[in-house]
Formats: sequence, C-alpha cells, structure tokens
Amino acid sequence: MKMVIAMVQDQDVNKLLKVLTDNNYSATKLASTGGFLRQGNTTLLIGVTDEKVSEVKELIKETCQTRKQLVSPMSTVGNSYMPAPIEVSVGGATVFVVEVTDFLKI
Ligand code: 2BA
Repeated sequence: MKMVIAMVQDQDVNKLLKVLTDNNYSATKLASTGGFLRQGNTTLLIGVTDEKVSEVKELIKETCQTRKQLVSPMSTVGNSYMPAPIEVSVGGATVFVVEVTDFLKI
C-alpha cells in the first residue's frame, strides 16, 4: 500500500478529484499554502495499492497543467530599489509516494 501525496494548483483540483473518483480512487483534499509563493494550493492524499500508483500518477499528469506566475521579490526596507518581478513555472503537480505500513478503517 502507498500514499500518494500530490500538491496541485487550486485551478486543477475539481477536475482532478472528478477524474480520480470516476476511476474509483478515494482522495482527501487538504488546503495548503506554498512556502515560496505563499499562495493557496491543494494537497491531495490518495491511498492506493502498489500496482495502482502508476495509473494515479498518470491521471495527475494528464489533468494538472503547468502555469507561469509572476512573483514580486520583497523590496529592501528603507531602500528605493525595487527588484523586477520574476517568472516561475508552477506545477503540473508535486508528487510524493510514500510507503504505508498500516491501513485500518475502524
Ligand atoms: P511554492 O513553494 O509556492 O512554489 C511555487 C513555485 O515556485 C514552484 O513550483 C517553483 O517553480 C518555484 N519555487 C519554489 N521554491 C523556489 C525557490 N527556492 N527558488 C526559486 N523558485 C522556487 P513547483 O515546483 O511546481 O511547486 C508547487 C508547490 O508544490 C510549491 O509551492 C509547494 O507548495 C509544493 N512543493 C514543491 N516542492 C516541494 C517539496 N520538495 N516539498 C514540499 N512541497 C513542495
């Protein structure tokens, strides 16, 4: 058994949850915040048997888009220097697959 932990952009979540449930996967949605952009994103927890991991990764890959985002670096306090915004590429998704040692529904 594995736990697929996927950080996805909010814009992709509803579509991804539909795709996952249509394919009989259970998922838990958590509101999260990216440490770099400090903007909301979504973390999905998807518990699956080992042989289903590849299919789940493929569904995530097909559904989640890469988007460009402009970030304004913090200006230096007391200094008129204003750094130009930089462009970062976010997503499709950041995925961790971790081993589950025990799975109970009580
Ligand atoms: P954020 O931390 O807000 O990062 C958003 C995007 O900013 C990242 O996209 C990446 O392109 C860029 N970025 C992040 N840290 C950076 C840095 N130190 N310098 C320059 N650019 C940086 P993604 O890589 O697609 O990540 C999207 C979100 O996935 C992240 O949002 C974070 O919430 C999560 N994430 C990514 N890598 C992670 C990791 N190793 N551990 C935990 N969460 C992670």
